[in-house]
Amino acid sequence: MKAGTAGTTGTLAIALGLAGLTATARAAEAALALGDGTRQPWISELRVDQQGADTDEYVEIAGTPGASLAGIWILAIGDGGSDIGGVVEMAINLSAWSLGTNGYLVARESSFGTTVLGGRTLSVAAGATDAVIGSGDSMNLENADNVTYMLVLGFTGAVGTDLDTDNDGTLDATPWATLLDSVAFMRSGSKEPVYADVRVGPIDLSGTSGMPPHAWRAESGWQVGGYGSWDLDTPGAPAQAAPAPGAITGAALFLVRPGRRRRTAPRRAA
Ligand SMILES: [Ca+2]
Ligand SMILES: [Ca+2]
Ligand SMILES: [Ca+2]
Ligand SMILES: [Ca+2]
Repeated sequence: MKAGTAGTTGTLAIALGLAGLTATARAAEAALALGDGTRQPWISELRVDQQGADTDEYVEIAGTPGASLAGIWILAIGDGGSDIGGVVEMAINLSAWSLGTNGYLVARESSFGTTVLGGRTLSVAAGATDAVIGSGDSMNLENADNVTYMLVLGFTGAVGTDLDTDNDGTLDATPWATLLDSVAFMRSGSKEPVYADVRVGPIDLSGTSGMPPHAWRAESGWQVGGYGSWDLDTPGAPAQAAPAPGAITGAALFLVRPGRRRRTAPRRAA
């Protein structure tokens, strides 16, 4: 939620157009499997902001249907107090959960599904694991400045731990066994360092100050959805195809040109 902004009711989808992987990167990705032989899971969709109170935030994880998430954590790394970066803001242990029969899990707050936008509320798709994390607004996916989201195996740190003591954008401690996936959400003018090669935003939407409110990983790369609309949210289900320009009333489709800091990164089907 952003105070003093009118918000937008239009739905925007922005193709970030990630470049393809190198042969070496593809081989490395294919080789990285969990102990039970299943393919490593990945972050497939995030809702970090919305029009009004942020009651409906969620993180969607995708992977092999039914795969155990034992030892796997979702982390949010950002600022803390006067420290501008590298602080573990959120750490969710998914060990008790498995991916659903359709290969998805949605980690969400108990308040998820309560906000009506465009005449509908969000719900977790049938076949997906519905993981209620905490109560109320406790997931608190920050949208006030840059945040890096990570999916890791074997996390031994804690909320509040500073992993980048000199704030130079390079982690000085990595208290996990394996980094499975990462993506950074970028806000306009934010000076907080991020720790992922895949970066979504900043993107110029009314009411968000550049922070992507919603994004998902598509075949063509990460795409960004609207601030005041659930039209492109698919919690617990595969992403919709990106709409053609003008396909949704009041919508626009933008191609975000590669920024100089953007690098190639793993890409997977959502
Ligand atoms: Ca938020
Ligand atoms: Ca720090
Ligand atoms: Ca550092
Ligand atoms: Ca989805």
